[in-house]
Amino acid sequence: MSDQSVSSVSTTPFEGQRPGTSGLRKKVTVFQQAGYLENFVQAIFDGLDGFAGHTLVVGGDGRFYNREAVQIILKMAAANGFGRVLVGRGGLMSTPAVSCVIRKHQAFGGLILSASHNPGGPDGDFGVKYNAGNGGPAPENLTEAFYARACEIDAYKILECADADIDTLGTSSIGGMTVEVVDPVADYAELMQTLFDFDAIRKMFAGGFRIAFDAMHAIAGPYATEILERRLGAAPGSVMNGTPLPDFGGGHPDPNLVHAHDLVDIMNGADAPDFGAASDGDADRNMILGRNFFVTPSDSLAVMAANAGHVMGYAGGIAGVARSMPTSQAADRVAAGLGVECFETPTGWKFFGNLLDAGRITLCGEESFGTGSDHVREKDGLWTVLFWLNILASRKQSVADIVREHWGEFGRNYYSRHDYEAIDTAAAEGLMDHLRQSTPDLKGRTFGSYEIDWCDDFAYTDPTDGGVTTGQGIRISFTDGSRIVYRLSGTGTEGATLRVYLERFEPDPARHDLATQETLAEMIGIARDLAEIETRTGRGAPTVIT
Ligand code: VG1
Ligand code: CO
Repeated sequence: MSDQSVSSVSTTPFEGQRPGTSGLRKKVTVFQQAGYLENFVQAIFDGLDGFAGHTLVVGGDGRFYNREAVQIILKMAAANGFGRVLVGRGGLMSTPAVSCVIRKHQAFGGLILSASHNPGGPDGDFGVKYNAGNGGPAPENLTEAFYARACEIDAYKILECADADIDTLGTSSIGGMTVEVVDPVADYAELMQTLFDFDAIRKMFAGGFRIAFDAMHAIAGPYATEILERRLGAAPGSVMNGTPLPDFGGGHPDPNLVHAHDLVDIMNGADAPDFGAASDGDADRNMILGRNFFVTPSDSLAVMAANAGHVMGYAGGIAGVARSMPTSQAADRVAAGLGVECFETPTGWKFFGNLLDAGRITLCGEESFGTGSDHVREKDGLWTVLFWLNILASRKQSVADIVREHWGEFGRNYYSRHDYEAIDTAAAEGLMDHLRQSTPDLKGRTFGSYEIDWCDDFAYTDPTDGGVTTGQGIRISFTDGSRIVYRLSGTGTEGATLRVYLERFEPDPARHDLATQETLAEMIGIARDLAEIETRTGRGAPTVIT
């Protein structure tokens, strides 16, 4: 120990983007620059109050630079006075598991190393996010403090010592700080067992029910293998691509119809299993599929809310539901039917956290393949899969039948998102400005069969603390309840990404089996024209349609 000393390293000021909806994301090569990660981590520590002697949780999704980053963080946590770090074995832990571990062990907070669904590898992306003591993403006052501090920082504190052993379960110490290497899956699996009827699901698998779960070579693999195959008895091999790889096997770990195409082929093929699911880089997202059937994330939230009574841990009823603004309004109808509150929040999980902490909601979700509940303070991919499995074990119907019955009762919200990725940043901002200026005049105007009811730039007042968040995206609402929403992504690392969200409500069950893009075709044309997408961005078509 005697050769361990704290050095305060001078460094150039941090040059980085303002951390977005989900922490700071940059190319790996940016994070590898001398002092870059260190500056950002020091800015986080400087922005926090009163952690001396307390516990920090650290883990990542296993992407390239994960291990190096964990070692740097351990040495910096020791130099800055944390009492203990709980680190997942191998430096691994999924985002929902970090949230679970923070809460269970009453840690001060946690650092998650991930760029979520963005590709990894030496030329891919890396990211850092800080979660607070409630297990949820840092609230805005903290992210602003981190950013402000990062811009002026000129030194960081780090312990000069050998790397810690992060591959053996157990306790060691660096400096005066305890390093406890924990099984990244154990606490999370235990929590799942309290929420879902494992006996009923086990019985369903024993009866021949089949699942295909695509972990996309990312961090969900170890969790899904332990829970689905070992504890619930799904056939060995049910988990595909279950070993986390630093480059996710060269793929894009984003669970949607475009990137999870292997799974989609299996589910649309002959002899498809009963249920298919995938999750993203850090395992907080999910995609739900039935046999030859895609459940949109917006519908998934609505179906989950309507069927919570079938699920062990939620059978007592739900307090309320929240959805992000661009998510379809399908969940609103369910909330109204149940007589519970429904909230529309800005994109990103941090806004749900306050509502969950206040007990105002139990379930929440986003159109971007994310659903979650009050069990942690992050969206949770495998939890969503187990929620669905519990519904299926109870209702003993197919995914498609359950969703079709749901539409029959509540109506169907046809829904799609069109992304224009890596467009010129100035053009993207110009397009949003144009919409901000032109849409107020559109009220009452008719376009083909659609009449505009109202337009706004979404602003949110947090009902728990009164905080106001403005400029969250343009909403165009039509008189029949259909909507077009435009916003710019906060998680991209190249240029800007324009997201156009399209939603059309269809109450008539005779019209519930139409093709989505065709059904939305007229709105898609209106959306392109109103925003002058082609002339402003040079793009005649979106990069990704989900
Ligand atoms: C995207 C999604 C948003 C999600 C965020 C983080 O943000 O649209 O719904 O909360 O990613 O998800 P944006 O700003 O690019 O639209 V994750 O799984 O990347 O932590
Ligand atoms: Co994610």
